[in-house]
Amino acid sequence: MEDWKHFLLPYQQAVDELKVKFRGMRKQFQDLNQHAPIEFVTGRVKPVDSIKEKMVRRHVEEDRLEQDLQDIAGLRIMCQFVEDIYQVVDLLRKRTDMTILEERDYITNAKSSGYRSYHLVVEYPVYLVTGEKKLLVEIQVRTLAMNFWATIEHSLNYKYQDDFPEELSDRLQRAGEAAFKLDTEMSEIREEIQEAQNLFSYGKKDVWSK
Ligand code: 0O2
Repeated sequence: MEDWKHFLLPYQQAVDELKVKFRGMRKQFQDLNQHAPIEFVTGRVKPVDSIKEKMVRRHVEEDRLEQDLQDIAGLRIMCQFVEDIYQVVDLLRKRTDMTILEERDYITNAKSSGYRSYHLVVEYPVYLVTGEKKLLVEIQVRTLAMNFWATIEHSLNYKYQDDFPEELSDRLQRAGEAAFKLDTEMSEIREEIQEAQNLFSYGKKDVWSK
């Protein structure tokens, strides 16, 4: 690839636009004084080195990059409760500014690593000065606990390059189960928590912007 900066610019635009849109969804729920199923949103364009590494690992030729690498543009939506994840997915299904192409539920079917999240691959149009360009974007929807686990595991992965000592990978799996147990427990007391949050937001405003 001669000009990665040129190639990645539309992907950066897609990430920037979708961050605004998803953060806007959170604000609209707050405006309605309803529980926001979105806690916070992050996004990134895959670094060139990671793209190159994945191209080699997946045997992807340069001319198939746009079709075969679905996560060059990535958005993460973090939720308080597992139920929120499915609400967010339903909201995304109703949108007409993107088309869902694939859905992968790694919540009910955790990966062997212990990883949990809900993944969607969507087709999203960006409008460039040269015209419309449809791009693939991967959206990962997960709870705060799933995000905590994935963040830790991802940094360990960086150190061990996918080759964890057995004891560590066992521990990680157990930690993943414990995080999911926490999510399940939180779901059980969800109504209670939400009532408290409503009281809190009427009384004292949550001024931390997300
Ligand atoms: P990044 O940007 O560093 O997070 P593959 O990429 O081969 O694992 P596939 O089918 O392309 O799989 O896509 P999948 O599994 O739907 O999503 C891949 C992305 O999901 C990864 O991106 C991670 O962000 C996340 N993910 C998947 N499995 C795990 C896991 O076991 N642990 C953690 N921490 N994250 C996972 P990348 O490519 O790793 O890049």
